[in-house]
Amino acid sequence: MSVKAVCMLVGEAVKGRIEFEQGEGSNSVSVKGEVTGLAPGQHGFHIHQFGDYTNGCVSAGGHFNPFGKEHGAPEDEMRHVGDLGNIIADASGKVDVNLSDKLLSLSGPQSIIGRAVVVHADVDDLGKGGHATSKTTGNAGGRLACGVIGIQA
Ligand SMILES: [Cu+2]
Ligand SMILES: [Zn+2]
Repeated sequence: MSVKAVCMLVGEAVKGRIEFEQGEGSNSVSVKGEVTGLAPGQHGFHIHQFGDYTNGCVSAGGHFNPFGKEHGAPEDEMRHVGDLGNIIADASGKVDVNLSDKLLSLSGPQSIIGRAVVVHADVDDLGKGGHATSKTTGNAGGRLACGVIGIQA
């Protein structure tokens, strides 16, 4: 049995639906879906620590980082588990998300279920921008939309 999860992204202008799937015994998770309402270009895309929306997307906390690492790119050794890099919106502001990640998990103590997906206003510099926040958030700016990752029927 594979494990499936889904996240509905909700923001003022930005909306989306992201689906996660992990095959039985697989150590990678597929991340597929659609985001709309973005400015064209790159936007930081992360799993944040808390599935909490009590004060809007800010309540989601920082990047999911169970191993106490610095922020990085998805392909880096030094990265947060939640670091999925950037999604790239086309001229109409739409993104077709289709990626796979080897650190995400949908079961066990490092599961992302119950945590949040956040889409940012700005590009994630992947820890390399030299800003004060590059090593924690990628300097990706405001939170345009977020949603809680839940178990999918
Ligand atoms: Cu983020
Ligand atoms: Zn990060």
